[in-house]
Amino acid sequence: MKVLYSETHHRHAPAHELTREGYTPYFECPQRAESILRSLREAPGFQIIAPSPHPSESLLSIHDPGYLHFLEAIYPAWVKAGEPASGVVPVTFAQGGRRPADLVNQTGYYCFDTTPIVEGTYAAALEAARCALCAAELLLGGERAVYALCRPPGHHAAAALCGGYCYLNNAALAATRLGGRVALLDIDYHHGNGTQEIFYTSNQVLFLSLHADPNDAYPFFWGYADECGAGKGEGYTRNFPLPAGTGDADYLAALDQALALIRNFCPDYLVLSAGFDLLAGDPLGDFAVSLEGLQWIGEKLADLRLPTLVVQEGGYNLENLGPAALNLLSPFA
Ligand code: SP5
Ligand code: ZN
Repeated sequence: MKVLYSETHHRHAPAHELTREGYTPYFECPQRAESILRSLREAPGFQIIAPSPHPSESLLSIHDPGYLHFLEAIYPAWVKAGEPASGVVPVTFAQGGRRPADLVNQTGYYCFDTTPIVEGTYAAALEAARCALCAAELLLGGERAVYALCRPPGHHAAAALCGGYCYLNNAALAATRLGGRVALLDIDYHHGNGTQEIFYTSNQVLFLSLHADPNDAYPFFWGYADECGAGKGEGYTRNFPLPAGTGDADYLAALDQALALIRNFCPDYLVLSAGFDLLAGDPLGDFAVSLEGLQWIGEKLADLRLPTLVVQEGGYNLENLGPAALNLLSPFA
């Protein structure tokens, strides 16, 4: 299987994040991608390839031009204004209000939480997006399954919002590049609010997400079961909020419901937003899905017999990320 990966993600390594506990070490760290890569290199059958450049218009297929300019230009402007060089962190949020003229003051306009932007963030996010776009092109060229080892992840990023460690929505960019009818299934522990927003009124992309109940878990404000799409997209968004402690049997039962909807939609492609924070023992999750359960998930998805693009999202237990990638991907080999 071809794997898209770029070393550029190392340029995005914030020292800390602001959580309820104050400043804590940054969970979404470079070692995540490194440990997955190491496992793939040690296993047979994976071909690691670097992405090629893409025109910036590719990003405009889903992202807002003012937002892209902000992501690209904010860090130097922030430092020049005398703000901390450790990174851009918003503290005041627009909540639907208006955009100020000054770039530094736009920070809380384009972010929904305190996800930081450091010097190399945009370069890394752009390269992650290229991994997803190149993977989509390989699929268009006839590959059966391709894995985009993206870092930073993307599913919380909307057209004009970053948050949840995400800046550019890699999976949504890939789905848009594929065109046709795309089923985009998100199995990250957290609801893929950015992806949902991007495709909320589309009937070309069926967005389905299995995730922790937002009543109890981040991102709190999206991912409820009655969010089903709008306009011509009505019925093309489906959410499966699951309780704390969800294990293999209950997870696979919910997945079966999602799979029935995917089959009914008759898609041309499957895009999988693969977050490994659904596994037992994840520091940011509270599900009890096992590594073996993840392999069953992979088997059920491979059984759809669709050209499939797997995009890396979250997953923070450095011990199990490598085995998780192998178990999820092996049924596609
Ligand atoms: C892509 C992805 O998985 N993003 C998740 C963002 C979650 N951000 C909330 C972090 C809260 C950290 N709380 C630490 C609790 C440790 N017990
Ligand atoms: Zn997550």
